[in-house]
Amino acid sequence: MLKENIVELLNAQITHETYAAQLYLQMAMWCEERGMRGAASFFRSHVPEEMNHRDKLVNYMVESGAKVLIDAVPAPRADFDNLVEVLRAAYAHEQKVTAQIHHIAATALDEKDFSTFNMLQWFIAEQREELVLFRGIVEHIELTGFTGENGVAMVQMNRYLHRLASGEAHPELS
Ligand code: OFO
Repeated sequence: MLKENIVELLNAQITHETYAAQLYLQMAMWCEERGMRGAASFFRSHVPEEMNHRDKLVNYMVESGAKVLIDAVPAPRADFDNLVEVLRAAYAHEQKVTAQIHHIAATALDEKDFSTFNMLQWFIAEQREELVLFRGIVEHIELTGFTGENGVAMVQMNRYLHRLASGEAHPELS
């Protein structure tokens, strides 16, 4: 049986992963409304990924005989000044989720819950990938001097994000 504090943390993480899906869907819609199709497709492609993260946690709890409690999901942020702000907010969000996962892993180790710790290795590796991806985008913004203004740079940023979403570009090499 999983310890109560682990169950609480896992249930909270289920909500956080659902929130991430909602946040990226909202970000996709913000981009869509402004004709930023590449950015919209990038964020849309992240929605099922986040739902997959949620489902992995649910599956683990079901297998462990733990009680899954589905909580309310807060409304995601919907107002942004420009695309740079959206992308920086997404990177900040991934940093937050990484800290959440690391906290659960540290707690599992403290509790000598090696099964949960082992399950979380997948999430630790996944968060590392997410940080590489989103940090790569922020570095791309800085390298290109993209300000979020409409124009040629906006078209190029949308192409870049579309290529990332379709796996044609690598965040560390573009
Ligand atoms: Fe984007 O990694 Fe889950 O939350």
